Amino acid sequence: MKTSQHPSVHKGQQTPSALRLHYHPISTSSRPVMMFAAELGLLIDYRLVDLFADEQHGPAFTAINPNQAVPVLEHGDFRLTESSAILKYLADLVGSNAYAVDPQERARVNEAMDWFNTGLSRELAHGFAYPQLFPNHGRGDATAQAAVLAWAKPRAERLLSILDETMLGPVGRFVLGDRITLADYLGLGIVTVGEAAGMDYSPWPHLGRWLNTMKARPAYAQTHAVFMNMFGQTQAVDAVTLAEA
Ligand SMILES: N[C@@H](CCC(=O)N[C@@H](CS)C(=O)NCC(=O)O)C(=O)O
Repeated sequence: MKTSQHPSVHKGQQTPSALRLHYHPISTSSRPVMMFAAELGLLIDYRLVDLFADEQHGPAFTAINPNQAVPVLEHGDFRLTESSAILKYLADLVGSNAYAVDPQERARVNEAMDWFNTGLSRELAHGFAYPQLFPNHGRGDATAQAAVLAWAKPRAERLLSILDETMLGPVGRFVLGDRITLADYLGLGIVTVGEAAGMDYSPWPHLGRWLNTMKARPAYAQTHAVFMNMFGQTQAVDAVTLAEA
């Protein structure tokens, strides 16, 4: 991917066109970036990529991201994919304390973000939620679909127990204690899509508390209106409903 020098950006000082985000409002990977950017007060030129119309596979968007996936951030001629990398880039641009500069504190944020993105996401989002919610992730016949869910669900539950007991616990408000970090935004995207697919979080009280805390932040409603409208807070939506949306 091309790299270039970028002008420094200070909160509220960049022009609307300086930062552009290719996104979809339902997307597990786009929503954390949208929410974090909203909380930072960043002015972003949002470009919808219609995943339900397969726009991500068209030549125009493929030229922007050969991975054919959102989100993609553009900052001048600097282009960046991967939600985790985008969150870190935005945080560094504005000097947000959601991404600590101390090497060990930062390493903890990275550790939690990798845990969400490579661990919980695999089992809860890709294994449990997407095959149920998105027709193009369905596994065809009912036996294959049931096998995928039977594999992923207990693994997701084991990781959710770790999130509840070890990472969140009874004291901290956020994943890494009292201060919100990038891990909370990234994790929220994954946990909420699990909820949309019908994962019952009632066995995990600390997880429920954290989820409520995150959802109570004004930027959640601001950036999740389409997601909430489609899925409600807890309601599962079947593939047919979504395909017709
Ligand atoms: N690891 C990537 C995942 C990106 C990704 O898979 N995005 C999904 C939406 S959440 C997408 O655009 N999918 C397009 C498709 O499935 O065709 C990230 O974190 O940004």
